[in-house]
Amino acid sequence: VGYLNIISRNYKDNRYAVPWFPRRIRDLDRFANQILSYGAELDSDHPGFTDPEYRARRKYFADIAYNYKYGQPLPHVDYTKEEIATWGAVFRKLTELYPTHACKEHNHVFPLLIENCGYRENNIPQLEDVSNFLKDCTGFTLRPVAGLLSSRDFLAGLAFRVFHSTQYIRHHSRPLYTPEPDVCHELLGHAPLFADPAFAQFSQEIGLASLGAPDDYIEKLATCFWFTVEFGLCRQEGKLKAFGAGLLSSFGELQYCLSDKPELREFDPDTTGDTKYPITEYQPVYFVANSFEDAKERMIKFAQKIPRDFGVRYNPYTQSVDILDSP
Ligand code: TIH
Ligand code: FE2
Repeated sequence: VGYLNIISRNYKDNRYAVPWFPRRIRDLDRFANQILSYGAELDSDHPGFTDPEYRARRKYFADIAYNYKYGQPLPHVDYTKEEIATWGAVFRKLTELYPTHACKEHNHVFPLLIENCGYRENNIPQLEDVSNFLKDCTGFTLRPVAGLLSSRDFLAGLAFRVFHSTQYIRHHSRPLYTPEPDVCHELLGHAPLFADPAFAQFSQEIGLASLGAPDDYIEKLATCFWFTVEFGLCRQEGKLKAFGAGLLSSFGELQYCLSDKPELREFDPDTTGDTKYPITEYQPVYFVANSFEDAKERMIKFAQKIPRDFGVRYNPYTQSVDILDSP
């Protein structure tokens, strides 16, 4: 059976089938209606569950993302006074910690975002402005997302240097830690790092490795993503610093992660990829990377072990994935 004869959404029924994956950047439009849970549906323990105003806002944000198509400008949002106040509280507290707690790449880019993208205590930046800035730096762009994507779909976006981003903001009653991604997490945590060339490459490698990979490897790659892009630490000039977006967007966890409480291990995809983690509390374990370059090399080596009958290469001219015969 030719390796790409059967590319199927129903790959689980056929052991020769390769799971469907996007080949062109426009194919990412197909994920919009495949979300695991709609961003407007809040659990009963969500701090906004009994707040009708907040729920209406969440529905508004989910709907504009649901209808987004590749190539359109990102939806411009007028945030309310209360939303801007929440952002302001998060922004003020975090910017106090960045000089001592964030990695040097984050501290390098942050002033550029203030200068070019409207990062201020009294203004929530627009995704469109941030996306255009990232495009100039590394070719990364943002896409709004209406809810939770599967790991397979989320990682596939990274192969195209596309990052799926929320646009709503956390509930004002819990500004310093939330288990959900929100616009503070995306813009303060993720965006600065996607402007760094080595970090952008590292992220894209995870994405390329995921295309057509079997489910168990998607799980390992998503776990590597979690312990690097979301919660990674690195050593710089002998000091531990945070580069994970989940740390850089949480005043509580950013202090905790550099305290003596959590356990630290060396980042290595073979072991890191099999580590279990909680998603609604501070991480008990963090992984430390030597550098983004080193993390990238390790990811590329790991990707070679993924059972897949073909190679992939991103073609930036056409923004598509070329399929290569296996050597
Ligand atoms: N815990 C982060 C914060 O409070 O900003 C948000 C997330 C990190 C990882 C996934 S969601
Ligand atoms: Fe995130």
